[in-house]
Amino acid sequence: MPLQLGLVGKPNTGKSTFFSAATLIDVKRAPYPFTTINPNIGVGYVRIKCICKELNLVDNPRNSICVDGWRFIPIELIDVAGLVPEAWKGKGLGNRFLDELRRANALIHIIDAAGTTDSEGKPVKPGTHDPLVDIEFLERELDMWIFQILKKDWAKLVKIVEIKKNVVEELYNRLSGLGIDKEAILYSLNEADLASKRISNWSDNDLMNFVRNVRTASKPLIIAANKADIDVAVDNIKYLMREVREKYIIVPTSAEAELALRRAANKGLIKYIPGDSSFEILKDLKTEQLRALEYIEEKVLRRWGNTGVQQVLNRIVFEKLGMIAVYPVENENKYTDHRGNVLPDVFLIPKDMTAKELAYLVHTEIGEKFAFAIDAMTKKRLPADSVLKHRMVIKFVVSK
Ligand SMILES: Nc1nc2c(ncn2[C@@H]2O[C@H](COP(=O)(O)OP(=O)(O)OP(=O)(O)O)[C@@H](O)[C@H]2O)c(=O)[nH]1
Ligand SMILES: [Mg+2]
Repeated sequence: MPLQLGLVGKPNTGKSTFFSAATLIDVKRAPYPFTTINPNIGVGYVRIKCICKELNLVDNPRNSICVDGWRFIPIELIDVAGLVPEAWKGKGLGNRFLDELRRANALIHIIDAAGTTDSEGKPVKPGTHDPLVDIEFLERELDMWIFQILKKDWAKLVKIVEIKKNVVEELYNRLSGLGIDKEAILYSLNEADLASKRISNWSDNDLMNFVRNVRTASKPLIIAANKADIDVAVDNIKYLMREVREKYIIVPTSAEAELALRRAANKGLIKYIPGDSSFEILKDLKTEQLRALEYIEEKVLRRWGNTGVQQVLNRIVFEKLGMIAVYPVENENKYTDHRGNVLPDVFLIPKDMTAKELAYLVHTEIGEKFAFAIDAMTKKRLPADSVLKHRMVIKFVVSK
């Protein structure tokens, strides 16, 4: 299953605009709350420098895309309805859409850094709403969502644990549906100092402490400080960086600018590769198109260096989730698969994955018959337990 990233935040912050910009799927976007009700799911990409340039090869990507030596690797994005304070109690659209985030490996919290919307997403004068409040509220909502799931039949859970003495197993039974694994549960019990405390003695505080740990371990989060093109966002973002830099990765974004650039590039009006710091005009444009591009140039690219959309996706996948990208091939001399496609596939894998584990991921049979792997660049043999590196090209040799 591809990596899935959830776009979350209060209503009207630009989640659907971000989604559209990253996937080029047209979805409903509007300047009022609850525009999105049912989730949108689509394919976005992380961008890496493709190894084809260094190897001086013309590649034939199959599971990904290569543009001017930049490899775009697919990931899944899910854009859900906005969350309002007390959504976990059923406020706004309630917590139905929280359930839609079960499969998400990580979350992108889209905030309105220009403070143009109140806590419930209603438009207000730019700069009048404090975006710091939104950062805190969202995490509380997520925590309350998990807390509530556990609290629902807590007495029963306690009883079973007392009999079976299997706290991890019972917590896992209730949390696995949210994409939370045993490792995260074990880790969180330790972090919250609850590993040896009888569950019947846990206070609500203990439970909340456990929940917070489990949530941050299973749904790591990054902040997209959106609407960064609006002037008041500049001071706001400085302030946010000062207040919470230690705790979060904050990336200034203008989803609206990215969407405009990608659409213009798609129509052949400009040359723009997602994530670039500039674009080039290719055709005669209308005055209003030129004006829109000038705005983007001045308020986004010159101000922030880029629109931030690609940077958010990259940073969450490579920094927060600690993934790396590797290229499996069947011919280590030509860098091809058996059909002769050059560097056909790139896999996103956790950075501690071993050669044999990746072999299994490529094909169960290759994993089972794994003899050794070859690093195609150095032609060195890699034993089963060798840990792979970012942008490695790897060939698996199987025993007969
Ligand atoms: N200036 C500016 N406006 C933006 C940006 N991103 C989104 N917007 C505007 O913000 C409004 C809300 O955008 P949506 O993408 O519909 O927001 P949402 O978070 O999906 O909203 P809900 O589905 O209601 O939760 C729209 O009017 C967008 O044009 C941005 O980067 N800059
Ligand atoms: Mg929306």
